[in-house]
Amino acid sequence: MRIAVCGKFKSGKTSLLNLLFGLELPVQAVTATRLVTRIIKGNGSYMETEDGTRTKLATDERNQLILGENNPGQSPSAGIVVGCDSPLLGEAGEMEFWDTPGLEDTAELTEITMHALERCDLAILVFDANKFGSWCEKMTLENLQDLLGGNVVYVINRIDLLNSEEDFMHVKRSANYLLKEYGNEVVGHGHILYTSASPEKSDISMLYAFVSKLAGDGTLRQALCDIAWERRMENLRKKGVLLKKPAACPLSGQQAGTAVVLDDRQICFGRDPVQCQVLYQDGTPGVSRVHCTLVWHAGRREFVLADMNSSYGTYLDNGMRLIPGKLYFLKMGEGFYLGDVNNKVLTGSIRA
Ligand SMILES: Nc1nc2c(ncn2[C@@H]2O[C@H](COP(=O)(O)OP(=O)(O)OP(=O)(O)O)[C@@H](O)[C@H]2O)c(=O)[nH]1
Ligand SMILES: [Mg+2]
Repeated sequence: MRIAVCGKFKSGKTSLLNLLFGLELPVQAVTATRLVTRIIKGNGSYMETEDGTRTKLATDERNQLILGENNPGQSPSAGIVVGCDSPLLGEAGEMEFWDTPGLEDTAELTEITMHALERCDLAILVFDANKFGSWCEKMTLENLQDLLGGNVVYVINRIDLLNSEEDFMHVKRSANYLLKEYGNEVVGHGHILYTSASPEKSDISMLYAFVSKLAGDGTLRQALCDIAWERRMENLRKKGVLLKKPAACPLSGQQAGTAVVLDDRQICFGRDPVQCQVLYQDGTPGVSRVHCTLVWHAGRREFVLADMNSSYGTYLDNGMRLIPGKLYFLKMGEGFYLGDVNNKVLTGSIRA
């Protein structure tokens, strides 16, 4: 399960994650978080570069990258992975948290975050208690509700900066009023958690309790993932992409433009007519005889893509090159290409 922590610039996203997981990711009053940081079960910090390799990072290097100090022009598809041993991440591979750049800061950062949200199952949307209730936030609420089928919980942070109990009651009333429409049956409607991630006086007990519940309840996680998946399908369907059976659609080669249904079978892409179901003419630039394989993993509801040691490599949409033989999980609608961007393949599903 992928959980994105998102919200406006400087609402306290990274501070909350630091408190939750005992991390020391950089929080600075001025510089913006520029990259998505994935907190996963494990240890060490890594940079995930576009060629698919993970490079171990020293803490200083990691922090500079997160704040975009080292390389401001870095690609948005690059990301940081931070390993952590917290029980709040369940067993290895079960849950991960994505710390995202602030929404509505710059168009570039908002796009990085929205792209991340499309691939997540649940969002934790963080507000600043002192600026809460601006109606421009309404747009973010609507977008997230639509994108994740209501799999959103709300954190109202910086409650330590409210001056009085009266102010707190006022924020609570506004929040209940504004958020009651959002959410869904499983996560609750207007599920609001009040926090302070102040270095002096922190209180994240409500957030901690929510995340603990999630970590300990596989049935709840599955129900949320099902909702996110259904919604992802629906959104893709609205875009005219798909329905029903998982399929791959090569945009070049001999089956260009046709959807090849996967069912339970693994399909192979390449120039060898004996071994490959999706064929490319001999001499197609970038395509090997047996290039890559794709199979539908019904349990995970994801495609599994593997490069078969091809000469020119297999790439994800974001330009990341696959490590030969390693399995990569693609959500419905995520694509890849063989050796050259001209050999793009879309994934999706079609009516049986
Ligand atoms: N008083 C108070 N300060 C907070 C709280 N949460 C965060 N801060 C401070 O606000 C500043 C920004 O916090 P961050 O955690 O970096 O905020 P962010 O949402 O991750 O920021 P971006 O990722 O850059 O959008 C830091 O100086 C934090 O110490 C809070 O609840 N109360
Ligand atoms: Mg941050």
